Amino acid sequence: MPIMRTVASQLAAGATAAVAGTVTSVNPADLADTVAEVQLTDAAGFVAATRAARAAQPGWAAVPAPVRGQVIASIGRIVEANKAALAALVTREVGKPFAEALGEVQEIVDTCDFFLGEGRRLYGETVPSEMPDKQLFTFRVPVGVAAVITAGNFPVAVPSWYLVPALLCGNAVVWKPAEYAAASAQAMYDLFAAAGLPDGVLQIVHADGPATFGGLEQALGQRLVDKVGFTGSSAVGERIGELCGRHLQSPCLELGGKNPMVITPAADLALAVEGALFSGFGTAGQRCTSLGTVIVHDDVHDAFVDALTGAVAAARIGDPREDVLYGPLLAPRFAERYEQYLTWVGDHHAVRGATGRIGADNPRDGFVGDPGKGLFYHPVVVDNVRPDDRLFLEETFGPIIGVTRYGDLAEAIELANLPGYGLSSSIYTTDPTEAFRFRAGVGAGMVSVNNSTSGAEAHLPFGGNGRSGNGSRQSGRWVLDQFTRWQAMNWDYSGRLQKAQMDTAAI
Ligand code: UN1
Repeated sequence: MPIMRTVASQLAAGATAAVAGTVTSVNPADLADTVAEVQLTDAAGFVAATRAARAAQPGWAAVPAPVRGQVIASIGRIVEANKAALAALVTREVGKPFAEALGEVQEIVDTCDFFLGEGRRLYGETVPSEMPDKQLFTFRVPVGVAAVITAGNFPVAVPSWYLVPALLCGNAVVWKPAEYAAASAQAMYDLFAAAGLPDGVLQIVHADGPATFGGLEQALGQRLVDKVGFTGSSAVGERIGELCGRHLQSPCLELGGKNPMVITPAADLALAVEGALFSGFGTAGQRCTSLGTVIVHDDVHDAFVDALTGAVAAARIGDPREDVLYGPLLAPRFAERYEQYLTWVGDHHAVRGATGRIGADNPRDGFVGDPGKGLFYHPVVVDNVRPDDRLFLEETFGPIIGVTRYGDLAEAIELANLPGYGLSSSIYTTDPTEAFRFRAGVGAGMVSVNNSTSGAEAHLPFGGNGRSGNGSRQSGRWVLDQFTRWQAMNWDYSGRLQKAQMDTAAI
């Protein structure tokens, strides 16, 4: 059942958009199944959306924050009522197992629940002045218009991490979702729109990379956009950061990861194997928080690797509508890149695959089932990966993990930080000293103890450092700093001109 949409229909009255081709999203588990054909806009269409958003924003900001919170609550209820349908579409369009897709939709509901309350809390402060008869205050004010550009591996939950707080804070939002997940994004947009947001306050724009960059550049230049939120690759994040920097803007960047998991001699090995299996292969390794390298102590290396390869061999991979560890890769473009990667791995490594070796000459040996039907790949574990290896240093975005040995904890921490990313991390140990030492030494924004590198909860700060981002944080109350700016106010009721620093009351 293809879904046809035009961009122009999403724009507020008066805005215009040219159609710049169409994009087709396919079911990655069944390439013959076309999920959506979506018309793309050009750079001018992107700019028109930001202009319409700017026109709508002051009216929305004038709505009291608790009332905006009620609209957010309605979004949550509407999404919850459509949970199974939206999750089924996510499964069909990006191949995420249905149970995970349900969890993803639940994350939108959780985010709405959290920000409903925040509408009654957007606190400022009363601050003492250094002078008598004078009072100082702080207020949170909306930034204005947010341009949000998101990936398709979490086609609805991660966008909601931007959309919900940005709207709650009184901003208008122009959202550019991943083209290969356009139907899921459109369905989510329709649910949000049904909650009664004023016209123009939330806009969805389907555009390809060049149109998005071109449109963003123009919109930033014309001061139509006040905040850019981007989730995607580190390479694109760098370009967005550069573009924003030229306009003195600091974007919210959530980028890639090469997330380490340290297994110490004090670990519960069975638990660690379960954690590595889910972290490395859940969502086919296509989460930004997916496990990249297991850094395992010499003393437990052999036992861990044997148990892990056994668990990998027993895992079910296949139709994401069923109870599987993971389904296909997200979309053909990701499969192409991953195949190139597998070819390289086949050339350079002895591979301990669950169900076969990756051949140097034929990367399609990596396939599960019929390569013409769906983008399914075997899980791969590569042992004894050296720290100067591509596999150790680069994000793979596929179902492959490396294993590297260490001797003492300081070395493990150094290895964990070596790739220069800093999103998520994990340590398996029953020794609290090791856990705290790891927490203090690792450069990641998120640390799990005896748990997966992935699976962040919706009300803790989410984000990374280094190549994983610019230190911005999403989720929970921390994200309010992305979508509001502090305004300071002083009020002098002394009846005379008091001069700061020069007129401080004598003690
Ligand atoms: C992402 O892959 O972009 O921590 C975000 C997790 C998810 C979010 C991942 N809740 O696995």
